[in-house]
Amino acid sequence: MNGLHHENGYLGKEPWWKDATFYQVYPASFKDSDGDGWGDIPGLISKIDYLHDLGVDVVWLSPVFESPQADMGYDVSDYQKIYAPYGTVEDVDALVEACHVRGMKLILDLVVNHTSIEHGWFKESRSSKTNPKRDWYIWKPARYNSEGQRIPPTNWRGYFAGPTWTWDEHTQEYYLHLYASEQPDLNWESEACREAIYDNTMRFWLERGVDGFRIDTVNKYSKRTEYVDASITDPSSTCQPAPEMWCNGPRIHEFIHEMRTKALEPYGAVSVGELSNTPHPSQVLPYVSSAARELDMVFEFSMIRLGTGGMFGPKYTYVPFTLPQMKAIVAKWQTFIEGTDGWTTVFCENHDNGRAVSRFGDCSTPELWQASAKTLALWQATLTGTLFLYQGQEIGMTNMPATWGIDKYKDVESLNFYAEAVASGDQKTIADTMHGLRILARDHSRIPFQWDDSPNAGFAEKGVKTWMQIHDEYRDINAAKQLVDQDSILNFYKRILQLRKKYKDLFVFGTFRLLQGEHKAIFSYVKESPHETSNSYPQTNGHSVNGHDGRKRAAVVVLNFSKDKQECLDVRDVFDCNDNDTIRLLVSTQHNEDDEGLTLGKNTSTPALQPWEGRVYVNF
Ligand code: TEU
Repeated sequence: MNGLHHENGYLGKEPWWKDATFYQVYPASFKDSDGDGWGDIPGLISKIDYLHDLGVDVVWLSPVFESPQADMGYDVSDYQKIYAPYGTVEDVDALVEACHVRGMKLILDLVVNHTSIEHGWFKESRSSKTNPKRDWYIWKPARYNSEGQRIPPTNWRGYFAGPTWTWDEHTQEYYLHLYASEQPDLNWESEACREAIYDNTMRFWLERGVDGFRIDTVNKYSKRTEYVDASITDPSSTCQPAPEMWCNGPRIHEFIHEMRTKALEPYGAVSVGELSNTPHPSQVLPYVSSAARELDMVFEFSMIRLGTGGMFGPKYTYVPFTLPQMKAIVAKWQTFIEGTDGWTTVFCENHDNGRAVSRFGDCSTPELWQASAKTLALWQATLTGTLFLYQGQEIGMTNMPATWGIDKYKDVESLNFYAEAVASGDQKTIADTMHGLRILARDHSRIPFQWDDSPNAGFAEKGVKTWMQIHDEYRDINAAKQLVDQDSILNFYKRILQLRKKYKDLFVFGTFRLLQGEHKAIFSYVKESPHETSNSYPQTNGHSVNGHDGRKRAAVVVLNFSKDKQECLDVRDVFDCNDNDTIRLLVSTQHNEDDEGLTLGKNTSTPALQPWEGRVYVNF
């Protein structure tokens, strides 16, 4: 068991999902079991033991519902059917069972800001202005400019480039879509629509035993109702970024509270919502305050957006960043819950971003790749909040090769931004966009999982044409190779996920204090238990718990985010040790388990950090 079965909670009252390790599966690219080059649910079931052995508690499955796949299933045409290449509703039942028998849980991706244009609700809504479901979507009349040409109701730019409005010839009105024109926004102002969402999507799957949801674009259900132009921040375009018009709108907290009380709480469902364009802790807290009864957790995106040129037009114009900038963001989102009843999440990858080791680590040599992937792992595993991993992160999967051209990119967002650059006719814009895509594109995390060194990397049978190309390096980077290598990234993940659980008061629940904020190469911080020292840690490995006169248990985490050897700060000094206090090395990215437990005795200086080495020292 992986620690889910402590209903009383670690502190006697903490909910199970706080110290659970979540793992996101992108189903099209996880495991193909039927030879169509597209992953499926039976394929995922065949790998559940792999996830269980890794230390995963909860599988988050990205959308598998019926969909024309305009946006890889984030355009649902029937919430109660499964897209045939993924399998059937019964396969989901079998997946729930496969998780539950292992003490694991399953959450699905809930996409209810919008549907597909192929959804029956939208077909009805667009059938006539008087259809009872007309107001389940957001329809507005055209405007006309001074030349008498028809223009959209507002000047808003959507996420995937272009306007947020599409003209409907049949009923002579525009409908709103924040994403692709195939993804019309539902109108949460309609109570009948909200009730249909709760019943048709959430209750349906919770009744079948699913344990909760990752909730897509959760802060966009309430739009400002004036529907006016956004101010012009990009004079070169007719469309302007306008998140203030449709994000965190006036009724958002009412809607989310209602959704929770009517559809989630009755089932004890866990919820983690995606909270974009919300960079201030004071805005985030109301969503995650337990007293407010809205969401259990959210994903805040400041860290994962590092390097992007903004959310809209210049997103793929890469902007380099420094380690101090990154540390400040992490510190902000680690500490914002301290002294509150809110909670936070920890993640550095998902299906909407480039691979962490390519963006934040160093892939210039195999040694640096391995060292940096482990240090990123140690960083994530020692942060406070609920930890989310993304498929392939645990084996250090990297971005698609830089030699691959735009023809290998499949994502609607990548292709639209690239087309927009081409339409500009400016060679520099095209080159800059391609450069940005090579680092940041959503495609990088979506290529097939590298299971082994057989043709198609064990993702699909030999000879099958896979929906995205297999990475050129699959023979070097794959799960099978790492399973049998004691020093692999995968085995390091297994080890530290266990340590994270064992010392959860430090790593999951601890307070966070950044050290050396301005240091350009070292990321160091103190994690401190919220409790006074007690003898509650088991005495293991011959290391006794040493009382330290009522001092709180603490860990000092030192991570070298560079390819150069770095002097380490004096760890004994950080702990404010007495002469006879023992400081112990709990883990280093460069040691096997057997080497752990080295102590830093009195008058011992802390050894320098090797390139991309990470270590954790503890005072017990
Ligand atoms: O993404 C929501 C979103 O707004 C962004 O965070 C996302 O990263 C996107 O790249 C915007 O540029 C969610 C899903 O995670 C994403 O895959 C979907 O495309 C989107 O919703 C629409 O459903």
